[in-house]
Amino acid sequence: MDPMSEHRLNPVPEEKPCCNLSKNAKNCVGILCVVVVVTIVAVVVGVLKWGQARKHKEWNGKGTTPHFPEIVLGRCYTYTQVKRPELSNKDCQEIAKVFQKAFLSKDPCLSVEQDYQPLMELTRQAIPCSKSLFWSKSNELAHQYTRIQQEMFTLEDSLLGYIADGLTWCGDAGSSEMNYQSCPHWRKDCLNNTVSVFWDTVSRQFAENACGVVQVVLNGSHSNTFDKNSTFGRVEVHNLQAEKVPTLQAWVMHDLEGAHRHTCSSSLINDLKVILSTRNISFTCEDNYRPIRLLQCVKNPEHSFCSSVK
Ligand code: 2NF
Repeated sequence: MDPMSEHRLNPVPEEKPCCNLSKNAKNCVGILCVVVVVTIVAVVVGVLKWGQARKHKEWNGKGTTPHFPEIVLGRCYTYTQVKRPELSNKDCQEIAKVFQKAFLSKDPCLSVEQDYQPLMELTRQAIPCSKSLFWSKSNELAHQYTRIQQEMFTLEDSLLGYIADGLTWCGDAGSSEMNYQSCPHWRKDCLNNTVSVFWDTVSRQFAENACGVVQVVLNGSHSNTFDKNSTFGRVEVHNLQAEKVPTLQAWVMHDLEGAHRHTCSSSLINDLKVILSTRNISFTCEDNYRPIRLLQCVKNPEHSFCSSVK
């Protein structure tokens, strides 16, 4: 018998539905399947996200500045290519990489000066003698001054200070990523945190490298015009080198609208003078140094102190 006739004799039965579910019931099964799949996906994503958020320790300070790597790289190029092209041979890619290596995969409360040594080597920069300007409690005013007097340098006007100013960063011993959620607060968590150790390290080096007559802008309207626990009082003053730095000149500035808490003749300023004399560095002090007072007056020209600025 030819196979075709056999086929005709025993026709293949038409495919039957596997079970006798109504159309509505089948729709229900379909919807249930979708719900189950969506729930599983949601749970997996949730667990992964929770794991990510949990993998870093929680601290009391702000987390790493968003886009930290991009900001570091961008600031490095801005400084070396635009602001100070004499430093255009610096390798910004390497600087950004070495900066991150200083703190990634490490406990952010066990930071040490050596962590930042490779970064300091890469960003080495000579500041001309008699052009270093220190500040304490006078961040804004000191930088308004160096913006005009461009040959003067605060730490934040140097390459490494410029790159890091105002940023926060930290990693975690248990992860190779940055902690964007929180970082240790220097008062509430630990002193040896990534950011404080960085500023202590670069401030020490900035003071050690200073030469010639150096200046400091102090805030006479602040209760702690000279603060022994500030970076200036704790680190910088003690690391000026008497062989290179004959004199520190202090300018004690009063806010136009603020109190006159301390002047050059206050005992706090005398404390500074005493520390310097034991280190064989001479000290001079001037209240309301005129070039900086003039800057204050640009902002507030109608103030009575400003009509009499000589
Ligand atoms: O963020 C900076 N640019 C910075 C931070 C610390 C130190 C710069 N510095 C360098 C500058 F070059 C100045 O010469 O030290 C000098 C100013 O520091 P200062 O402590 O003498 O002055 P303050 O007005 O008391 O403090 C400046 C800023 O630093 C913070 C403080 O909250 C303020 O925002 N700061 C002070 N000590 C610490 C610390 N141990 C600190 N932040 C973290 N850890």
